[in-house]
This record gives sequence, structure tokens and C-alpha cells, in this order.
Amino acid sequence: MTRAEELQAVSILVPAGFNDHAVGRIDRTFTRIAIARADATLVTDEMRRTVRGIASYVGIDAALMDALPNLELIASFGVGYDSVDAGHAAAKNIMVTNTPDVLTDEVADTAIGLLINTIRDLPRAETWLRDGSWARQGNYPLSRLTLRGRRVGIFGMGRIGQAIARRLQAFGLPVAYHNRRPVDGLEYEYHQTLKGLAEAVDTLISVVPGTASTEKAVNAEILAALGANGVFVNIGRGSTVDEADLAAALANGTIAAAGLDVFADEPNVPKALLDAPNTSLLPHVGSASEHTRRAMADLCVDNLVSWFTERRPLTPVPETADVKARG
Ligand code: NAP
Ligand code: 8YV
Repeated sequence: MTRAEELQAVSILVPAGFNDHAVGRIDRTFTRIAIARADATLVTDEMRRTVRGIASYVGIDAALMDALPNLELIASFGVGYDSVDAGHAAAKNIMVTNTPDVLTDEVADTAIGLLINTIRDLPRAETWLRDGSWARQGNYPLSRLTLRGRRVGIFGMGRIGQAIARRLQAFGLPVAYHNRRPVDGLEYEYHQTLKGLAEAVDTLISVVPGTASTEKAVNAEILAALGANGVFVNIGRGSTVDEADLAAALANGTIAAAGLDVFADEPNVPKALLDAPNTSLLPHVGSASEHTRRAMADLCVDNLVSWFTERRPLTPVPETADVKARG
């Protein structure tokens, strides 16, 4: 068999809808098996026998992994892989890969756009123009908030956090951050605790992964520390915020405004956040340009190709970094 014929014989399970470019490449390279949902109860005997890889942007749980005894690799589409049970994968010697770096600048751009929308109220100003209010009633009211004079804290100074910080520096704003550990060689002010960071700034941007250690980390105490002029932006994961505490803080003036791209139970957005006059909301579009989604699709499929030709991943997640190819 040629290398191409060998790859064509490898079955890749693709649950739910998936990126068109990735589907095209998988179809040209492997045998694709489509499945409506990532659900172990949908696994057939044929899938059980043949599936060696999964390409997905929906979550993959332990039950689905257990239902596929020949599964070697889960190529997750996205840098955040909180919806994949990577601990279980590692225990079962299944590799998990993600798509870091290729989306960093796009997500950082989106974070800056969301920050400015939140502070300067630009989406509502555009609605004012489009619905005829400008012509009927005159100028849009001055924005209560400004970016000028702000101090920005970044919760999660990783790849995307650093790209956001570089952009903020160009805006002339001081930046501080909190990670579990300071980043070597980074000059921004480091805070050992999230509360310490929130007390030191008036603008908090969260870009930490969704993990057990970040679950509802941004809560009433952190929002109170941010203060009445405070602006909170979340471009990381919705699970990192206590949404009830956030809605209360926005309603009672504990903070001034929030810009959110991510939510705890997407696509369901709490009514209190939808109704609040001081929120700017986006439907998880941080990386959502054709350019960047194509690059993510390429990296997702390149991981499959590398694994099934060279027997090594390109971008393994830390939990499965020690997983070795079988055979
Ligand atoms: P990354 O390079 O791994 O950065 C994550 C940062 O978070 C690291 O600096 C890490 O530092 C810090 N961190 C992790 N756990 C922490 C904790 N418990 N307390 C404090 N800091 C913690 O990841 P990235 O590429 O920047 O991506 C970050 C996240 O953004 C992704 O995981 C994803 O959830 C989200 N994201 C969202 C979108 C979107 O469309 N909205 C797009 C892409 C990514 P330490 O390990 O030192 O703590
Ligand atoms: C994607 C993301 O929207 O990469 C991430 O972690 O949140 C986004 O880029 C998502 O992964 C698409 O499935």
C-alpha cells in the first residue's frame, strides 16, 4: 500500500457540524464517518471496529472514548479544550491535540474591539444612526466611560493575554496581570492573586482557560475589588465567571460595564445580562473569521496527518504530552 492508501484506510469520526475546509481535507485524506452528535449511544459496531481518530469542535466525553476501543487521537478544533476529557484520554493512552497560536492575534483583536464597544457604547451608537434616532433626536449621548486613564489587568497572561497586552501598550495604557506563576522576561506588573490584580486596576480582561481551578474565579469579591468605575471583559471561557454575581454587580453599580464573548451555558445567555444597559455581548466570535478558522482547520487536520504518518502530534495538550502511539 502507498502512504496515501494507508491514510485513506484510517477512519476519522466527525461529530455534529464541522468546519467545511477541515471536512474537505479529511475527505481527501482519510475515510470520514459522520455522526449527528458526540454521543456514545450513537456508536455503531462498525465505528467501534474502525474509528482511530476524532476531529471535533464539540466536546468529547469519557463515555465516547470508552465506546471506541481503537481510538488513538482526538484532534480538537480550538485552543481551549475544556469540553474534552483530556485526563480520561491520557489514562486511556489517547492523544488530544488543540489549535494554539494560529488564532492568537484574531482573538486579541476581538478582545480589543469588545473592550472599546463596552466602554464607548459603539454598538448602541450605530443602532441610534440606523434606526433614525440621529436624524430625529440629534447626537448620540456622550459615553459615560472612556479608555483614557485606565489601568488594565489581564487574568491569564498566556499567548492571547500577551497579544492583548501588546495592543494595550500601543494604546498607552498600563498593564498588569495575574497567572499562577509570573512569566519569565515579561515586564508587566505581576500580582500573586486575582483579588490583588482587581484591586490594582479598573479594567479586567479574563482570558484564562476553563478549568476546575478557574471555575467562577471572577465572583462578587473580585468585582467589588474592581470598583465602581470597573469594566470587565471576558474573552476566555464563561465558566470562569459567576454570572449571577456579575449580573448583580452590573445592576447595583458595583462595576460600571461588562463586555462578554463567552458564557457559561452557550448559546444560552442569562436574561439579566441581555437586559442590562451596561453590557456589550458577542456570540463567541473571538476567532471567527474565515482566515483564522481556516488556519485552525489546517492545524487540526495536520495533527491527524502527522499522527497517522509520523506517529507524533504537532500540538498535543499538556495532559496527553506523554501518550505514545500504539504499535
Ligand atoms: P495559554 O497560552 O495556555 O494561556 C493561559 C494562561 O492562563 C496562562 O498564562 C496560565 O498561566 C493562565 N492560567 C491558567 N490557569 C490559571 C489559574 N487557575 N489562575 C491564574 N492563571 C491561570 O492559552 P491561550 O492560547 O492564551 O488561550 C487562553 C484561553 O482563551 C483558551 O483556553 C480558551 O478558553 C480561550 N479562547 C477563547 C476564544 C474565543 O473565541 N473567545 C478563542 C480562543 C481561546 P499559569 O499556568 O502560570 O497559571
Ligand atoms: C472557537 C475558542 O470558537 O479556540 C477556542 O478555544 O473558543 C474558539 O476559537 C471554538 O474552539 C470553536 O470550536
